[in-house]
Amino acid sequence: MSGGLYSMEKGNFNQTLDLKKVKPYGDTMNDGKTQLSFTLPVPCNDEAIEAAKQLMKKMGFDNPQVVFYKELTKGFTFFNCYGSCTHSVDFTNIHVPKVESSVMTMEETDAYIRENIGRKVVVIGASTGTDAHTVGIDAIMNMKGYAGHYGLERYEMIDALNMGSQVPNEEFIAKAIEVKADVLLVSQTVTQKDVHIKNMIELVEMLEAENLRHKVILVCGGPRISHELAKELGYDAGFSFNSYADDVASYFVQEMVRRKNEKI
Ligand code: B12
Repeated sequence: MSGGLYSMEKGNFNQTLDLKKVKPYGDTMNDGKTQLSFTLPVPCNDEAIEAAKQLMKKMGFDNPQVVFYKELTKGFTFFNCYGSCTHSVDFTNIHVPKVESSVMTMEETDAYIRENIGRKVVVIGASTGTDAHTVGIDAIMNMKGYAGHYGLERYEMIDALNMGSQVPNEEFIAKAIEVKADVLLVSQTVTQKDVHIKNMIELVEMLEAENLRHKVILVCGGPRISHELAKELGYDAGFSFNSYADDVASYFVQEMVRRKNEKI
């Protein structure tokens, strides 16, 4: 993305985009218009509305407006608000760590495995610890797939085992040993009080204790997981929303081949 400055003044509207000073867009460039919603633990009255506006000012919004408010329950008020954001960010200076692999289709991945690995790749996945959310890991693994992307169970050259949810780390590791898994996929959705961090670290420590960590490709995913966080916690890669079987399969097969070539 280039950091250009495009000046296109038209009538009274400001259409100047400066990627070094990006702010929200509502009606016209740089108007900063933002919608936000929040709940205050106060009774639903005029003072509550004023409190919401004052808070928005403190958050850096000019011209704060409450456009909707409602008592949620006694002593709690929910707000929908608009305001103009006074802050901006330098978009040209943003660098997000990402999984480095070229995304292949299911057919291309199968062909890549045949050609470069020469046997089926064994993958196990689960929502681990106390996490009961199955939809994310199913999206990646299920035969039927998700949003038009077939899951790993559909791949001819992948043996995929989805263990479901609330799988204790011990059970997950025992299964990985039993099936000689090449790749371990961990899904974590609940992040309240950082429970996912604790659970994810525990898995890494247990794998290390079993002398297994370096033998497998360890991948995690979930709506609040980033590649950066995954690396920090000792995982090889992390995926978040809008990721599909194609993305993760492309990553781990290419990584397997990279590691194989490294050994040669
Ligand atoms: C359905 C749901 C439930 C269902 C789950 C049923 C089931 N069988 O899965 C039930 C009712 C059981 C449930 C329970 C709870 N839930 Co719930 N739930 C949801 C909900 C509505 C949808 C989640 C979902 O299915 N998303 C769709 C999937 C496809 O998206 P995804 O998981 O992000 O997966 C994608 C990516 O993240 C990625 N991905 C995910 N995993 C993996 C793994 C790998 C390896 C890879 C590569 C990629 C990957 O790929 C997927 C496809 O792109 C969300 C709110 C929401 N709208 O998101 C809340 C939500 C996740 N739940 C939440 C909470 C708090 C809970 C409970 C704690 C509530 C309670 N107090 O009891 C319990 C926890 C139970 C437990 N022990 O885990 C919160 C989590 C907040 C947080 N930050 O922690 C949310 C965000 C709701 C909210 N706004 O408060 N929940």
